Amino acid sequence: SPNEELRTDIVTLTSHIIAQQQLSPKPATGDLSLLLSAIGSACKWISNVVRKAELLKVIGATGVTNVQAETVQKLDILSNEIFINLLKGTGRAAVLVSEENEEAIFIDTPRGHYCVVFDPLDGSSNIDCGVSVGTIFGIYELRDRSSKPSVKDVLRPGTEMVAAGYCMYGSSTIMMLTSGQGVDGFTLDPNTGEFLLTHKQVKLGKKKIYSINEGNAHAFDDAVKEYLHSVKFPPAVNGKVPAYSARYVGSMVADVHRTLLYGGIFMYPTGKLRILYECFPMSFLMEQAGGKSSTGRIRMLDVVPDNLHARAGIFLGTTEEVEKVEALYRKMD
Ligand code: AHM
Ligand code: MG
Repeated sequence: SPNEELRTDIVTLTSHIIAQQQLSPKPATGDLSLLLSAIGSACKWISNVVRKAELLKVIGATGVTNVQAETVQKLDILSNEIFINLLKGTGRAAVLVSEENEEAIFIDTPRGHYCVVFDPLDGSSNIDCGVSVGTIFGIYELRDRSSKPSVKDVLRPGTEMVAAGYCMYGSSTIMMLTSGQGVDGFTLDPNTGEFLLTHKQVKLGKKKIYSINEGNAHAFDDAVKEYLHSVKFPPAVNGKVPAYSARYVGSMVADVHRTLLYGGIFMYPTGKLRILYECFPMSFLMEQAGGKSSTGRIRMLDVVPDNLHARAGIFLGTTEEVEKVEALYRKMD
């Protein structure tokens, strides 16, 4: 019957979050669910502005030709405001750390027991040519509810994050999320405006792909140079050379998303990426999908950032590939 094509067993982001909180060993207060669903809403708004960006430059928000393209607010600033406002609105966040703000934002609210760290629009330098961009976020619980929140509540190892994820504004808008019970993915349905569960319990793919900005090779450690050589010139097996494929978008969310789904390794060894809101959330997801993430020397999630915007070199992907890099670092040290 025609009705068979219309499925009704839909799982939305909100229903999934609530179900997961009920499974969690800690008694659920609903606070984390509220935060995650506010993040879902923020990402829908950002998706909407990202998709309109090119048109807005020409026709303006009012539909009238906009001759002064400069009057269109920069997308990363706009995304930041959307994120901050929706998180504030939950009354559950006490500390916010954004890539766009030098200082942490403290919110004085009686039920604010969480800290959210985020990059509202990562890869925004790519936006003018239509390449995928994304939002990255991580959540900590305050260490101690009775004392005043401080930056110490976020200058903690990534192992203490309670949830993390990203939303990619690509050919479709996709949110990948973990709260320590695996990784699930949701695709924004433009017709209903809902994020629907489309990637249940994602496990890392097995393709042989390496992803790095090789233009920086002059600054790579010998361990990285040797690893790159090994993936490009592997010994022939039965007369066939099992060379890897190279893929690099230059947008962390897109490069990590591909690594999650297809496999391989993503590397940014020279310490451009920020620990708190870029490296940690992606590392949490990678581990939850069965992979690894490392600085080359130690597990990324064990790092303790010494300031809000501290950076680190990062290698993430399948256990096999990340361990090859770590072995080369051990050999070098
Ligand atoms: P941004 O936060 O200024 O957007 O920079 C972060 C981006 C990442 O998305 C990406 O992995 C990296 O910078 C790419 O850097 P490069 O252009 O040097 O390869
Ligand atoms: Mg960024």
